[in-house]
Amino acid sequence: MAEETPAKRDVQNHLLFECAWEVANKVGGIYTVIKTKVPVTVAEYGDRYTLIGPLIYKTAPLEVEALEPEDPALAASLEQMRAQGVKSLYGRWLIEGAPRVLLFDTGSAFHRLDEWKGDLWNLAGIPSPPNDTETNDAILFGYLVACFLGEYVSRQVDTAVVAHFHEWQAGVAIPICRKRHIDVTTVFTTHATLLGRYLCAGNVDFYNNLQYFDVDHEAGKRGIYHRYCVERASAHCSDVFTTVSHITAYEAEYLLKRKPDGILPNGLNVVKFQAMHEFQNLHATAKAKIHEFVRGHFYGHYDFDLDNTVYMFTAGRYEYRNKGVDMFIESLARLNYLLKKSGSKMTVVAFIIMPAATNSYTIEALKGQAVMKQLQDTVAEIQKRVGDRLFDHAARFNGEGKFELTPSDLISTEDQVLLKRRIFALKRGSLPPVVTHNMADDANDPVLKQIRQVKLFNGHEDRVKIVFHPDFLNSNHPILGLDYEEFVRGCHLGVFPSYYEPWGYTPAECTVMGVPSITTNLSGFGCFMQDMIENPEDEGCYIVDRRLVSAEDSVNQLANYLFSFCSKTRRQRINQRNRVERLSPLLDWKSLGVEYSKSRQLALRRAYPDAFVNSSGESEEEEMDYFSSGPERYHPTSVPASPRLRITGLATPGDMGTLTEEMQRLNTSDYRGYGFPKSADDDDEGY
Ligand code: U2F
Ligand code: UDP
Ligand code: G6P
Repeated sequence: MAEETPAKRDVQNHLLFECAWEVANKVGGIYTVIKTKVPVTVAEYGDRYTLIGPLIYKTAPLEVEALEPEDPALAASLEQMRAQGVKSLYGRWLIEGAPRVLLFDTGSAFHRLDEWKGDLWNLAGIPSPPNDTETNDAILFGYLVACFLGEYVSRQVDTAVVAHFHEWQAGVAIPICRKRHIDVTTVFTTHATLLGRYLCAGNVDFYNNLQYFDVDHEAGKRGIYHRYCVERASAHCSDVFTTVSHITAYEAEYLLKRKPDGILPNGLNVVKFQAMHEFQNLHATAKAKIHEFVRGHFYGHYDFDLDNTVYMFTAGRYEYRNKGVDMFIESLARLNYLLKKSGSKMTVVAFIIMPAATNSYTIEALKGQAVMKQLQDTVAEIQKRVGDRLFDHAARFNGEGKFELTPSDLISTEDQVLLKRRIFALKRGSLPPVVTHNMADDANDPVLKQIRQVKLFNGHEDRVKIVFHPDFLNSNHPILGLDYEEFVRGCHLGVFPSYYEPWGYTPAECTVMGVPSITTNLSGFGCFMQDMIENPEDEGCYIVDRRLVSAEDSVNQLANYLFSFCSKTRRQRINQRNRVERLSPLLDWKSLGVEYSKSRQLALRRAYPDAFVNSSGESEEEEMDYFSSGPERYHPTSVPASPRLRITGLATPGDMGTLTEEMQRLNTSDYRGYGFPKSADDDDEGY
């Protein structure tokens, strides 16, 4: 872009605006990306960094402390927009790193919606139907951001500006900036593709047919053509186009028709404990809370040994097929068979945590917790009285004769009756329920339907029990009253056999908490770990092949992973948790943040090539040379080296700026050598 005053702006000390619909506004995964990344971005930019988001009046006052802008260009730009009726809030976002944030009230520009819709059509050929509120918001937001950037760079003419946009909801500003020749350089990051998500959720063989989809037709059929146009225009009009994983890059190339310039893997803000045993202790205390729930939930059928019980779980948005819940349930059924056949003493309790439409908790689930609580209270009272009597007896002893005590001296008849009442309350005519809530549509719920089909009904003989909790967790809930993080810590294994997963924060979160997990080579995270570690399995990071083998084989592989996990001793589980936790530096923004820096450098380079001329007046040939710090590599500090990391020319797969060129050179779409099944026989139907 950069057509007005390209070479004049200071590129070295450029400013950064990062723009997303989820800035100070929690909707989904992008909020996690932005919020956790703030500390490293603030460390790099300080006050040269400002986030831009929508002004949501319900949450903004809780998230943001208002400030007067110090930058005169910023103040004047906002004043100019205010004069036209645009409301905004500038301040500090009250999260770790306390970044500057600018929020625009899209409602205050509503009267211009039709004008802007017309403009978008004329400028970029993007249509917009009347009743899609989400698209209307995206248009209003996009125009406000573009107006702001235009105002700002017309006043602040000394410094280069990078504007980084996430997802299509923030993307509208990109084609406008380009058409209006606004002197900023843009990066667009997509965290999935709209079409990919829709197509995968249906019953299509997505990866084998990526090349062949008639994208306009498919988007039109699903009523998302206009959104798709925004996404595609954002990808094409940005100076640098990126996504979160190689697999999504492959998808974007075919569905959005532009090869991404590089990959920006998602990181986390890793908090290291002083000593290893601290997170192990957290596991033990959180597990005790899960035990408490299990005792209540399985009352009357609590005939298994909690010391020999393994807790597994899957969690996330309720995308039955995309998140691989279908594959999880089928594998649990096979695991049940394997455990029974081998005469294993282990029991598995498998949790499915996915919000669905419900009408509150079932009576049965509430009752389970209540009867167990009563029993616990009664035992505590009796225990106290037993203690008092024991003390009294002992105190009376005068040293003569023998000190004798019978059970009836300790437990009174009343106490025995009371205890019996509580124990009788544990009798139950039915099996422990599979689901904790009343489902709005029990008969057609895909999870319940499949559980019925594989007959995992929490029977006495079943070694695998299932608890479906169709809501996110919260420590205030009367059932499974733990926060999600605590719950994850208390479990032994996270299982995420996704079919469509651009990244997948859930297994990444498991890793930094030291909980082993299973993912697939169709998830961004799984591929990332496969790329980075030589033997991910040895490190407690299992990856199921859903690419090159049949669905049947994938299910068997998963079932075998689950079975061998159940065969581990406690010592081995503890050891594996330690190994998993040691992988967390790989996922820390402190190492992954550099990929974002590279994308910005590439954008600057493309917009201001003259600023990248070396001292002898020659343009720097190699784009990667500019990224002087190079990719971070994770070096294990101890010997023997464990985990063993792959040394592929570039350790972090965000080989920014080389991806596109390399692909063109090799004339291939095979991202980092990942083959995709070519034959249509390997179809994935049913899973
Ligand atoms: C992609 O994820 P998305 O952002 O498209 O998925 P969302 O549904 O928007 O994200 C789920 C988030 O919503 C939160 C939850 C997650 O952070 O904590 N949430 C909640 O807290 N409570 C609720 O009741 C409902 C939701 C992509 F598909 C993923 O693979 C990537 O990891 C992600 C980030 O790049 O982007
Ligand atoms: N999560 C949560 N509460 C729960 C279950 C899950 O907050 O009870 C969060 C979890 O911490 C993770 C997110 O949901 O951050 C799921 O993100 P992921 O990237 O796995 O998938 P997405 O939903 O973004 O596609
Ligand atoms: C942690 C605790 C140990 C406990 C163990 C249980 O490591 O520090 O005290 O024995 O967890 O492990 P498990 O895999 O059986 O839940």
